[in-house]
Amino acid sequence: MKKENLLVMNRRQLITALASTGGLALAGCSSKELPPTYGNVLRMGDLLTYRAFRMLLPARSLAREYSRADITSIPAVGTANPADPHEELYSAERGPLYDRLRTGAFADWRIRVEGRVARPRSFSLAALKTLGSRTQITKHTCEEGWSAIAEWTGVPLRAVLEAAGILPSARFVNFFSYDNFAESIDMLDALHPQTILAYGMNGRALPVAHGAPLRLRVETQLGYKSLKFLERIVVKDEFDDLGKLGDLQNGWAWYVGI
Ligand SMILES: Nc1nc2c(c(=O)[nH]1)N[C@H]1C(S)=C(S)[C@@H](COP(=O)(O)O)O[C@H]1N2
Ligand SMILES: [Mo]
Repeated sequence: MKKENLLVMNRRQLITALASTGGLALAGCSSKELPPTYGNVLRMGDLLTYRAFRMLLPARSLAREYSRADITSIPAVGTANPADPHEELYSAERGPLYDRLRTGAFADWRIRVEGRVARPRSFSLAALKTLGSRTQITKHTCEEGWSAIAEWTGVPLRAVLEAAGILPSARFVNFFSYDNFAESIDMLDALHPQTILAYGMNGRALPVAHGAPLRLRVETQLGYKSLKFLERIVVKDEFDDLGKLGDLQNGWAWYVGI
């Protein structure tokens, strides 16, 4: 049987089993296995999905990687240019900043890494490129029902976080972008070897429509977790729903493992 089928079957069975015992199963969960404050903030469905995935998948299981021949065209979805005031998620504050940085070919662009790190600091693209690189050909799966395969090149998020010094209590990583969108992932996904900050796509610099100069790639979750146009990374001890910029207040699940 294909590994994927096995996974779907097991996951369904597990969710059914969890759902049928209802609150009992959840009450029985050791709170150590849940992200702190997670149960207070997220909906029950999210909690079941998160628990099911975390029980079934070893933290390090890799998303499938493809060959160059499998690369497809990939549409630009959501914001295609954060500097365009007509964009739905346009930020009046950060849009003009993005415009200036893009005009300068991103030479003055820096990404700040702060929060629960020993050495908060900013990285230029050149500095990120000295931290090591990874290239992976993966399938992007959008919640709207399409998928596409592309090659991504970037620096492992783990290397960036380690350069800033992750404090031992840190559990989540929040990402902010130049449009009105933010995302967060837990430390397991943050340290995953395929979670990268991508500056290259299909062998070229990342195009603006796909998130230039730097976007997140989270290969273990649906497409919207892969935030484009990164502006700032904040390491946190606690879950933060990111308010109006985040998934929950926009009606999306926070954990969308695939
Ligand atoms: N900053 C930002 N990141 C974003 C989005 C967006 O609108 N703004 N859209 C998300 C969604 S829903 C998808 S499917 C992917 C699309 O990536 P692509 O445009 O490179 O195909 O980006 C995700 N990251
Ligand atoms: Mo999407």
